[in-house]
Amino acid sequence: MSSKSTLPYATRAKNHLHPVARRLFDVAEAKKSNVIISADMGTTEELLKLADQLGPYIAVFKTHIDLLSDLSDSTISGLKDLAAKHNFMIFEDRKFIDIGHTVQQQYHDGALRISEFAHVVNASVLAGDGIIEALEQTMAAPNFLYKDERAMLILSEMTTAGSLATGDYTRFCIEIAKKHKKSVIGFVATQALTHFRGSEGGEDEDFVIFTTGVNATTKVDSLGQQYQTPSSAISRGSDFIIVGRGIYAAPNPVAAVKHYQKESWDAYLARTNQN
Ligand code: S5P
Repeated sequence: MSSKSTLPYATRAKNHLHPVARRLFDVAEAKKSNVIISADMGTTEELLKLADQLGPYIAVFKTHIDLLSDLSDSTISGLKDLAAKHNFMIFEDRKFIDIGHTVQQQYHDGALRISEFAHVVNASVLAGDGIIEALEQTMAAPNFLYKDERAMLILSEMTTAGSLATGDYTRFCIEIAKKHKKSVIGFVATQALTHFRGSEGGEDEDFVIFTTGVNATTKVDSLGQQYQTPSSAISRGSDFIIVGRGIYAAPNPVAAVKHYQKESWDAYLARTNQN
């Protein structure tokens, strides 16, 4: 995997082969934000309120749609309206992990209606690359309404203590991503994965890195979560930082999101020699 992480988002937007990645970089550049809020809310009202409050400062709104006790039409339409109003993209953190036939049903037409609202989803390849082929097939089907507007990330590392998603497993994720560039635009990972031998790719290869486990003030939680700071994540090759409790549980979430936006944008400018 060639490292494009020293290039400005604008350049990567221009050159990327995938329309969803191009849009991600365009949104980041337009809003000067590489922040993703992890909106782990329990009700539609809380979710939409957070999206409206933080929308101006984020590039992507990450959902766990199955946390909502009251998912309905108004959740989906409300989210889509706010995404348009504030120009952010939506990432459903469903972590698909099953046989291909099952994940196709979970992704499209299921109770959670993920394909309708999520520009980006993620999948784990514990069961091999059949899952990626299955989701890719659905995204490319002739009657799929959102063709060229949907993509996925492979969950190639995890932030929890004792994670087994390391070493050969992560390397395997890279191999699979390389074979599925029509649908896979990158990884959920704690860092750029360029240190893996054999990961160097061609000129056109530019995987996007989304990084969770980011918190400016806390190192761990009580359940195994481990954090790095926004500037550490970006300097290690993350393209978009994902922050949950660091923002939504702060006394003033708007002040908090602005703080994360500035720290991670400054780190991006430094990494790309634009400061
Ligand atoms: O390895 C991971 C992958 C993910 S997607 N570690 C994570 O924490 N996540 C998700 O990021 C997790 O499901 C949660 O929604 C968010 C982290 O939330 P925070 O409150 O700890 O920032």
